[in-house]
Amino acid sequence: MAEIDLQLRDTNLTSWEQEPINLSAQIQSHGVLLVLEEPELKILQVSNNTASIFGISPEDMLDCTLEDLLDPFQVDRFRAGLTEENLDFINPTKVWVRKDGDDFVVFDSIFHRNSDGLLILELEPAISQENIPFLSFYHLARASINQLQSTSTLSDFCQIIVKEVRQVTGFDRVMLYKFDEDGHGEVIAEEKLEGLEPYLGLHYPESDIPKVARKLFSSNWIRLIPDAYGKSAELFPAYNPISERPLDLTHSILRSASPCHIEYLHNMGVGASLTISLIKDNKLWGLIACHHQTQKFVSYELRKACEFLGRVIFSEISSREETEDYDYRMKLTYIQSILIDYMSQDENFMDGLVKHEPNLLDLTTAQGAAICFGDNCKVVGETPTEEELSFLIQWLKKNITREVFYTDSLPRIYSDAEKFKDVASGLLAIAVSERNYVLWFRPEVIQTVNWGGNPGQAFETKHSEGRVRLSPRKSFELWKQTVRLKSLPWKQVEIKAALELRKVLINLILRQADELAELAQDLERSNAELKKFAYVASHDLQEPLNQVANYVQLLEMRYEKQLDEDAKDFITFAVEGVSLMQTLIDDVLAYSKVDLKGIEFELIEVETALDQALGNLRGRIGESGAIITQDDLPTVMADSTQLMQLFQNLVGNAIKFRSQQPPKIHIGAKRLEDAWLFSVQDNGIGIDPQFADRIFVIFQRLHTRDEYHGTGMGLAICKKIVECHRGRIWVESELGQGATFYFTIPVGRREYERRNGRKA
Ligand code: BLA
Repeated sequence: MAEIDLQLRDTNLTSWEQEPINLSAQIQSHGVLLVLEEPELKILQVSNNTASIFGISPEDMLDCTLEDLLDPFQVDRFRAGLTEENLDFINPTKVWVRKDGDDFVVFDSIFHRNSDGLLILELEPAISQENIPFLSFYHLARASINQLQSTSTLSDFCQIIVKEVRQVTGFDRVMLYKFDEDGHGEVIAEEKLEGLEPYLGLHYPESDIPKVARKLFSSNWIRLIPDAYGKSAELFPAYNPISERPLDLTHSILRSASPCHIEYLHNMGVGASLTISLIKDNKLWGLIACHHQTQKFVSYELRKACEFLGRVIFSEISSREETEDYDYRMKLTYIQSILIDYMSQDENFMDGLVKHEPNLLDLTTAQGAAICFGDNCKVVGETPTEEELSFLIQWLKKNITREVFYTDSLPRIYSDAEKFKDVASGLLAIAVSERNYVLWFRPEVIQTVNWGGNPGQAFETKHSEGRVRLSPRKSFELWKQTVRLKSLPWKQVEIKAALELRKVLINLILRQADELAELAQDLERSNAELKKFAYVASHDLQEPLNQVANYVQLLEMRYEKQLDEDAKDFITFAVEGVSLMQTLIDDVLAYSKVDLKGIEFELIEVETALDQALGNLRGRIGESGAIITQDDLPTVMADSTQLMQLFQNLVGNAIKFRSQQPPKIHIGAKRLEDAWLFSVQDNGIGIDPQFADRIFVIFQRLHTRDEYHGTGMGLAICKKIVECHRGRIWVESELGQGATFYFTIPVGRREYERRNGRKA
């Protein structure tokens, strides 16, 4: 078994694919084509085989009218029919053309108007003079449909179609050919003459039926090539005298097949072919392909009957396919409703998608799934590693513009995926917003595909007379291919389920954004109130306070002699109260001043901020005999005044809450992935871990004012400063064991990219 790359998109083929085969200006010579000018029905163009078919040279036919060729009563019938919009009512009509003397030839006549509005009449020799009675055809269709209803699977269904078509037409081989998503196709049902080699289960490359041919099939549902070895007839004159260009033969029944396809038929040993399109939702779903080893003509009526049979039966197939999907779709809808419940119950909706049964995996029958919202990723089942996921998402961001993306062979379009093919050869992804994705994964499933001939050599290119000519392969012998790096494909229902989830997530995010906006508004309001209060406090409250202090002190000075010791103590308490009140006011003011709007981010040396803080604390450091050591300190993006304040408060606390020994304080700095981690470690009295969170709350004190001075604002201010820098602050400590305060300052995005290299 061999492995090949099925990239057939060679430039030659692509340019060839655009060649307009509908303008070939050749027809199959078993019939005659006439282009008529209305209303006189004058002959403007004719195929050049008229002499052999009814004994008149093409030259002689030009400028004649139809009346010169047919009996007037036949022409009158046509004239009446041609006034109708829909020409199907007169198609086909039997006509008698005089050949020699009293010798008549009978034809089926078929009219249509082409894209230039030119009336085209095609005459095919009639095999019988009778029309097929409609009722017998009706019985045929009904019998097949009755049979269909008792079958259960799609392949049984298709088998009946090919059997019926073969019975009605008598072709040596009748196949049902179904297109895959990628354009190649497979024979999924076959009825054939015994002794012929089976094609059932064989795959054929996309290039066997080029896009132009497929496009023609969507407008012309049935094509007959009764003699693959027959000669073609040219149109005379080649250019239409009215439109002055080659005739558009898109809807012609006689148009010659392209030479490449004729060669294909020869190579396959086919003498005649009939092809019927099967269209679903305006897309070519598949074909009924009939082969005969020798010439074979099928009347227009019987062809139409087959087309009808194909349509009726195929509509049954489509609805059957849909019912098969239906149960699965119902199941997925049920899972989706459970997921929505989980999402609303769990505190974090992402947990709701991964933590329970059923979960994200069940929504698309995947083996792994990941929800990546910003930097936060939750996974379930078998997935690539966190790092691989983050690179994959970068790639998706760059390459995927649609809301949903799916592939059953990720490694072929994203080569890094080869490393994790065992978990993610298949990927289904929805983009909830620019930064948010949900991904599902399927592992590699190694398959063997049987091809009708080596698909890597589906055609040969020949250069002759400066032109490139394509010719199909000569051998259609079974060619086995091992397909790797592929998962089971994603079904449309699964993709739809993913898209439904996307809608739900978008609504959820919008709602959260609303709530956040409301919270932000509340916060802003309370910040503004706090600021107003702080302003009032600092100005309006200071004044009466000063007044109290001044008058009490005045009292002490003036009446010193009259006052006893108690009265003096009372005055001292009053003055102390006033000064505590003033400190409180100053602290509240300082707290209110720390806010994001007031921050001036700049690249600063942490060392400088620390030095200033230690300078401010000089007195207390000297008094306490504190020994302060430090690591090398980096530069960060921060507000220098606030950083200084932060160190001052933390070092100040370390001195204040010292134990019996002289304080030893160490300032540390450590680089994390995307932030700097700073620490201030002391050997003081420590903090009971149960209070570790409470100490950062405004006005919370663990000690009485008698034990330690202060307002209880210092750490609340620290927390606010750190949070305004998008960092975190916390303490690790044991009572009596000293304490270490940690805080982080994120590194700037540019700094981050510089150190880590830009991720592609
Ligand atoms: C057309 N190729 C076709 C058709 C079929 C196939 C069914 C339509 C037939 C018709 O119009 O009557 C292919 N036939 C198959 C396959 C099976 C079968 C796959 O029975 C499987 C059992 N074909 C090539 C190459 C070229 C090519 C290399 O293999 C050139 C690039 C061209 N095929 C080609 C063209 C047509 C065609 C141009 C349209 C013919 C026409 O309408 O003029």
